[in-house]
Amino acid sequence: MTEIIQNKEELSYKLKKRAISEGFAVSAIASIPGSSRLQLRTKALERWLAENYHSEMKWMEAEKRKNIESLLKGAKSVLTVGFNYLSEKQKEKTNLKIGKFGQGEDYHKVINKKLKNVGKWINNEIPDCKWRICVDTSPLLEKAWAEEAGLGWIGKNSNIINSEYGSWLTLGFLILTKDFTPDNSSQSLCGKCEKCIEKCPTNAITEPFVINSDLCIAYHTIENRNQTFPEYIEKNLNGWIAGCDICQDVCPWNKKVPFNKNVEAAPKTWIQNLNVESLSWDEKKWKENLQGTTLNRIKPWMWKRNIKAVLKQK
Ligand code: B12
Ligand code: SF4
Ligand code: SF4
Repeated sequence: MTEIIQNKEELSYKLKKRAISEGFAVSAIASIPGSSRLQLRTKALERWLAENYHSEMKWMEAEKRKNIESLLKGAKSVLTVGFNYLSEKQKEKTNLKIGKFGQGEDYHKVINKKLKNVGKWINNEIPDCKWRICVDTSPLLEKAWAEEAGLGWIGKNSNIINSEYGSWLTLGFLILTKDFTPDNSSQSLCGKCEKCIEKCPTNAITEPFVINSDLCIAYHTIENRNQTFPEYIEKNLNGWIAGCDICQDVCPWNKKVPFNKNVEAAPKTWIQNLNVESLSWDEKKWKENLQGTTLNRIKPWMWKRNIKAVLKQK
């Protein structure tokens, strides 16, 4: 019995180490179904949907999002990882701003590849362990699971914050059918700070931890498929054409984060040099540039809409 437990702890430790050796900044494990906090977070999701804070993102309503076990039969644990996307080469653009998460290699692909290697490693250790990778697009309440595993706490700007890497992390999940030793969940370290709420130009953080997407610049520049923006968004864009980092840039936990020196995080050259001339690019040129980045979610016509909207304010 003791030997089994020791093995489990040792293997859990090795699993997290293996994830770090793949290039993740942080890794942590949660047990499924998790603590009662998951129920609270699921209720928060239901309230968020009832308020229509998901706007046109109807895919957020998928019932599966409320139940991690529906994503993999027999799921017992989840390895959660954070990829540090902060690069020293990310220049602050003064007129055409792009969210840091989108400037390097497509994080979905980067995380997926690394987690696949971790999955293969597990099968060397436990051949009958089944696994499933989730990065952003699966119906999983990712931040609630990252918090449960102890990867970081949910900040008032609603992002996961790690005490060393701040919120400059994209998240990945490896759901497993074997029981691993869980880590302690995270506790909030926001304290009395409310900087993100105060500085959001559109008051999209309607209450601490809760984002109304309809008021959020990140939502409108990435997800809004209409030809024009509502006026309250357009006049507050202040240069943002793809995502928005304001509520993270102001966060004290994001001030001393180490850079990821790996090429995966390095911004694409065309992003660094983006200027108004891009308005004359044809579809082919946009597609060539967008290939391999997560920003290909923003279609060429949307880039033009976003850039024109920013220029209108000048
Ligand atoms: C939909 C979505 C969006 C929407 C809605 C944002 C939102 N906050 O929900 C839009 C398009 C606006 C968006 C924007 C961005 N996104 Co986004 N998005 C998602 C997605 C697909 C779902 C998020 C979700 O479930 N929302 C529903 C609400 C209900 O859930 P929630 O935000 O987790 O809310 C929790 C809190 O409110 C909390 N809560 C409620 N009450 C209370 C009370 C207390 C006391 C506490 C502690 C907590 C708490 O419980 C809720 C449930 O967990 C996830 C990927 C995924 N599959 O999870 C990525 C994800 C959240 N996005 C991500 C990123 C990087 C961004 C941007 C930073 C990109 C950018 N630079 O523009 C911005 C950030 C904007 C912001 N301030 O949130 C990352 C965040 C990484 C991190 N460190 O947290 C994720 C995890 C993708 C990934 N795999 O890396 N996103
Ligand atoms: S991403 Fe920008 S608009 Fe959205 S909540 Fe944060 S500061 Fe506000
Ligand atoms: S700015 Fe302050 S309140 Fe907002 S997430 Fe960071 S520490 Fe929390």
